[in-house]
Amino acid sequence: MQMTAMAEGTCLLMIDIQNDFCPGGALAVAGGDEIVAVVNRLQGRFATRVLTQDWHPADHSSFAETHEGAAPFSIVQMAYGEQVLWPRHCVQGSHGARFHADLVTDTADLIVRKGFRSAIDSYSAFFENDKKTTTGLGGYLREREIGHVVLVGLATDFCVCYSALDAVGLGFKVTVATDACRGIDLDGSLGAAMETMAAQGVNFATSETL
Ligand code: VGL
Ligand code: ZN
Repeated sequence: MQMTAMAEGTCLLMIDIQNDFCPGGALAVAGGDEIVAVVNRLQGRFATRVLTQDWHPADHSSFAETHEGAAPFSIVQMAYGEQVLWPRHCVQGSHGARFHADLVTDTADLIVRKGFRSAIDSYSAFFENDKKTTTGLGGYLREREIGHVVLVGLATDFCVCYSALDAVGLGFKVTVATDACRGIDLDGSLGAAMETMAAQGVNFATSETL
């Protein structure tokens, strides 16, 4: 296996590798736990490592349970546009919100928590779903002179994809390491996400070809 260090100015951005997105979790992504060893191996090649953590209040508006009679995975209209209603997941302080127990987290420079406002969801690590409210990550990376963001994590078609597209929009070079991601694939969302990312200039690699 190739283990060369990535260039200075490159950041490994690890999206939502949390219990609730792994088998047994509230919003389990098939094979979500399989990426942990791959991500841990990759971490050693990056000087800058950032984790994101989906971090919702118990009454979050993206939860089907918050909406009387609403089915999980149905779509509702929010002030900022369409929103999928998810099973309750990643509640602040819960076991489901914790990182996967085997994920190396001690060497991360920064943990970005997102989705902590009841009224608005945040798939992206950069902007909440209104596409305006910022998490601050773009400024953080820019001030640290990061020019290239390599994305891994869960889920490919939601938080990884939204983060990748926002990173492109902010002017970063963006690469998604596909073997270190897994998708939800809600009604073809995985294929659509891959197409959109490719069309917007996201690069794809594997942890071996990176
Ligand atoms: C995610 C749905 C809801 C994700 C987070 O991490 O992809 N998906 N919250
Ligand atoms: Zn969420």
